[in-house]
Amino acid sequence: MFPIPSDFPEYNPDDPSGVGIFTKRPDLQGDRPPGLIDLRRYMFQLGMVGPQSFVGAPFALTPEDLKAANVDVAILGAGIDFSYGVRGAAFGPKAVRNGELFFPPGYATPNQHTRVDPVNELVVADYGDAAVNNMSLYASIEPVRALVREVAETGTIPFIIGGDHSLMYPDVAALADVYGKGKVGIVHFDAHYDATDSGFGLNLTHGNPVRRLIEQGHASGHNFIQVGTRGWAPNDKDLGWMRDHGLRYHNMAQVDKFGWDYVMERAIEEAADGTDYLFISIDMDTFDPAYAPGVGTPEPNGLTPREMFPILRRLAAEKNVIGVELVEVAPTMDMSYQTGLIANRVIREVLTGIAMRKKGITEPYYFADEAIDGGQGQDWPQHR
Ligand SMILES: [Mn+2]
Repeated sequence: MFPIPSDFPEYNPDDPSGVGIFTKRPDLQGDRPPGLIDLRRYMFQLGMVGPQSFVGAPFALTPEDLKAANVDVAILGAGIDFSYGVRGAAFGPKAVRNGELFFPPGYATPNQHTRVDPVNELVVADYGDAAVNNMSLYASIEPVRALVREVAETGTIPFIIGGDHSLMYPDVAALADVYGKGKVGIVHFDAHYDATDSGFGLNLTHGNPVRRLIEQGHASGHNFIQVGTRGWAPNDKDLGWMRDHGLRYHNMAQVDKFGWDYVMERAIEEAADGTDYLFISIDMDTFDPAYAPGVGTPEPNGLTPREMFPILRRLAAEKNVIGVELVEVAPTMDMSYQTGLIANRVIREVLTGIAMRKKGITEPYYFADEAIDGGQGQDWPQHR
């Protein structure tokens, strides 16, 4: 994998001071029958009552749990934030778990655009967090990759909550391990192109997972679709590399020129062009900082929730999504809980799309009639 620079003392994975970080409890399954572990005491648990979990889901700790409960989506945290920008994304999973304020588990909460209730339609589990070594990104990559692979191998969709965007490397590599190298297409939402060659001499940071994945053949340039990029990069050299490798990018210049609907349709069309499996990578800095200030590298002139929610829901409903990541939530930058709230809603929109697909609702840009008919069945113009 990635070597530890030779000028530094070699990383010793067997060092007794660190070995417990990556060692699974020997009694993890024990005599316990496999299945979901629900930590709620009461039937109706408000958001301020703990313990917290992603979208209030019960926990699963082993692949046996996922298989026994036929889990559709396993949400897991990966707290890595070594890359440049403002740190704090390591605490993203904790903040996103705490973001479930309004919807007690088991309480019917249909998505109001589609009338599909994702949390109750799907079997969703909180799969806990990946082990990370907070001294080294390189030492943390393989454990994340192994945990994502462990989920995907059961047929459950892994939904990774970061952590910074260096996670795209182990997340996509793990899915390539399961579905084949170059077989998984990626729709990558981001303010930044994340395809520079190196960052301050390091070949893996949150600024270059795209480059490493394509160079190493885990993903193909042709099936790398970027949406929402803007600002002051890439430079000519890196843009040239992206064009040479066939990446398709829909930056904010394109949104300005052609409008969001055009970009959304193009991105969705391209997402299934030449691939049967889709991974959605969502950097929270895709959103304008007015909506999501709690990120490590905010960039003005971004997308709005009104633009992002439908494309996320549509990708998950209309395409075969086999993995998702939501990264770069940095709670220390999130002065008003806006980012945690939107992160929660991003998860819910994607889950809604996955639930729609499970129910057979895959028509383009679906809305429930009762959601758009104004309450009295008026003949409103179709929004499709
Ligand atoms: Mn990114």
